Amino acid sequence: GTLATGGGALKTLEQFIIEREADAPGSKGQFSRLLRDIVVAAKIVDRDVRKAGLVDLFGDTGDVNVQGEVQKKLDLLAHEEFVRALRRGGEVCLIGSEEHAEAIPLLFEDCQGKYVVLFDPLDGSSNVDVNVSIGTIFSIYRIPDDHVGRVTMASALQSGRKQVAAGYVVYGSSTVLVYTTGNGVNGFTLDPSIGEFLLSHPGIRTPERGRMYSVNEGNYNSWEDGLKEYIKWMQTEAPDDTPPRPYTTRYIGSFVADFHRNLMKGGVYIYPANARNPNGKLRLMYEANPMALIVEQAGGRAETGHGPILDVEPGALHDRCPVYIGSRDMVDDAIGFLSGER
Ligand code: AHM
Ligand code: MG
Repeated sequence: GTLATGGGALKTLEQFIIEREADAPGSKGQFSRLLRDIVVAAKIVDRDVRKAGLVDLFGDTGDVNVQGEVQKKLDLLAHEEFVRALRRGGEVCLIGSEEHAEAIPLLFEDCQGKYVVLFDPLDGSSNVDVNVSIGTIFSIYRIPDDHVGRVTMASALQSGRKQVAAGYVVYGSSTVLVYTTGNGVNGFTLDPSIGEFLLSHPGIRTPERGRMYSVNEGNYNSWEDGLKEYIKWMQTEAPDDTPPRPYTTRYIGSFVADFHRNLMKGGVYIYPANARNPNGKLRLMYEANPMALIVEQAGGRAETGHGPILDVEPGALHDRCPVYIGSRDMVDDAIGFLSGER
């Protein structure tokens, strides 16, 4: 493991955020406070996730108390914890969440905050009740100067390039928070015994090529030909290739967990357009964009099939987009097949 032991220096996420603030004079601390609010919310959601399996055993434990509705409840609980933390902090005037119905953003009146936060509070939540990894994804924008004091949803509708920060938390065999402020990517592992995230993955770089591809192959028949050919190519034996084909499939069905594994080990994650869903399934603003910023900052690539995800101009909070994301050379391969160049 990379956690320093035996008297080595352990850097907490709190310390890291404060140090980075000193590197960026003029930020007045509002942004650092916002990050710290998100960290607190992540710890609370982690606690809720970790006890989710006990709810059925102990019945009425408070917030999550209706048998059979645990999974839905945990989505909502995570949403509420994040909203509470962000509202308390006062740095955020507008929140967009996957769990907030019908595209209604949460707009705070008389808000002096400079930031917008868009998030998916509990991604992959169909995996909750079978004890498989889930996650939280967040994206932070600065409110344009001429919108301050009269913030509307339009204040949030900026391309992913304009994100000032993005991150995710994966509630896996351990809880890891990974984020970027556009200056590299760093990962922190929660030490539950002290309740602190510790810097465990400094300066993450994703391999240029990995061994794994992640896609729901059950949808094969609805794919465009280029994607079918790409997947077939990866499955075709070629012992002299580097790495040797066939590649390996890994698909958890939690975007955060699939993305995190591929980021660390190298790989490509695909959620393509298909006949029924011309823009795929994943949401641009709080799933694709934050992961795209992270992967580019780690040396990888993120495409829709028609250009970089980060260049897509959003039309609405809950827009979707096709996603080809991960190791640079693997996304290059995919785009090559899609465009018919290969
Ligand atoms: P959710 O936000 O409702 O959980 O849906 C998004 C999830 C992703 O985490 C995951 O990668 C994808 O949906 C899986 O979809 P599918 O079951 O179609 O493969
Ligand atoms: Mg989701």
